[in-house]
Amino acid sequence: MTRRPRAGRAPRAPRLRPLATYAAIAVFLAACGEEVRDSATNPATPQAADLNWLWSLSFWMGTVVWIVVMILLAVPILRSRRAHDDEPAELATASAPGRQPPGAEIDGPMVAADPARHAEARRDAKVRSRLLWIGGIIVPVIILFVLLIADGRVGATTAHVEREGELVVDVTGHMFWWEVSYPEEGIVTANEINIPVDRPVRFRLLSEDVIHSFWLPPLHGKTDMIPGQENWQSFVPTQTGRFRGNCAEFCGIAHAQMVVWVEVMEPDDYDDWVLANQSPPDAPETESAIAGERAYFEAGCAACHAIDGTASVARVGPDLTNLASRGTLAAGIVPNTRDNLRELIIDPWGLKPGNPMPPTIIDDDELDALLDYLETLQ
Ligand code: HEC
Ligand SMILES: [Cu+2]
Repeated sequence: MTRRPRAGRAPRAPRLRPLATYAAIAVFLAACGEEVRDSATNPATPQAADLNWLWSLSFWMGTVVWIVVMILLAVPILRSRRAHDDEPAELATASAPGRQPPGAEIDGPMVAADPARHAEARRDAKVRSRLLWIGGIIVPVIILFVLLIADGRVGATTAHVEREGELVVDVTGHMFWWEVSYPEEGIVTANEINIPVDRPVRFRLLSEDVIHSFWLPPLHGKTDMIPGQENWQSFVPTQTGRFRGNCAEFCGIAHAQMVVWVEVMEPDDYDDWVLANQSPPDAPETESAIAGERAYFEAGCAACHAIDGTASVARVGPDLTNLASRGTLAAGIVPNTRDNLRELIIDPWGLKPGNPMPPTIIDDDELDALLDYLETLQ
């Protein structure tokens, strides 16, 4: 048995309306919640402010174009409806789609025979061609030209950042973490970048494996990190604070968990940070930490990691020299706590699926000693 749709009612349409309403509400509510800080629309450098200005300009121009197009679309639809309502009853029936008798030509002869309609048709054609010229050529050319000028201006201001007294930091993308090194200061760290406020910073961006993209939304735009090529990004941080960035080029399974934190500090605090990080960590003193250092080498950690002042110098994984003074683990995704450190060592995929660190099989005493040792690294 086939079900016939009831006459005069589009099946299903009414059900979609509440669904669409909920979807629209959900989209709006998605913007609520915690303080939106680490966003490109909340810039903390003049360079990011310029980029945000360019984005807003394109957004608002696009919005105006969209509204005008919607109006232009609505006008003929409403007009043709009104025209239908005005038509005599039999004509309206005859001109309804699908009801035309074969061979009937409703419009042509009727229009030609009626001089008023003929004039109206010519006026319509004129309006149409004028609209085509203005809306299809003149306005788009003006809009694109405005955007071109704005784009060039922002490109110039973001490319020419003051270089006097700049700080150079090398950042190398790895699957799935960031190697951070300060060539002048002789510091190597990972996933957390400390920089002083009001001093230009220039990042030399590299990649060790695949293409990554360095993106600190409140501080600057995205810059690709390409194997075998140096890319540069510079800006002047004008606000202190802690900012979150993320890899912005899909680089593999843990791409979304490749987070980087930037701490913009007062110059004095930054100088203290540099001093504290220029010297290797003190040798372990407690019995447990000494045993932990031994466990570190026995478990093979030194095959991939480096700790200044020890025989561990590999660069496959993040440098652990100042591990205990970092706030986060596994490329910025979890707080640096003893429990997270333990989980990372025995079950790295539990914390961050797909990361290249192998699980370590180690007995509990040794693991505790190892954690005691890692907690001395600062
Ligand atoms: C085969 C190489 C390899 C070995 C062996 C290895 N790791 Fe790792 N480790 C890595 C890589 C790669 C990462 C980065 C993972 C990520 O965040 O994607 C990492 C991350 C870490 C981190 C987090 C660092 C940070 O700042 O986020 C710690 C701590 C760590 N490893 C400790 C150890 C310890 C302790 C051992 C020995 C028990 C060890 N690793 C063995 C490769 C290795
Ligand atoms: Cu990446």
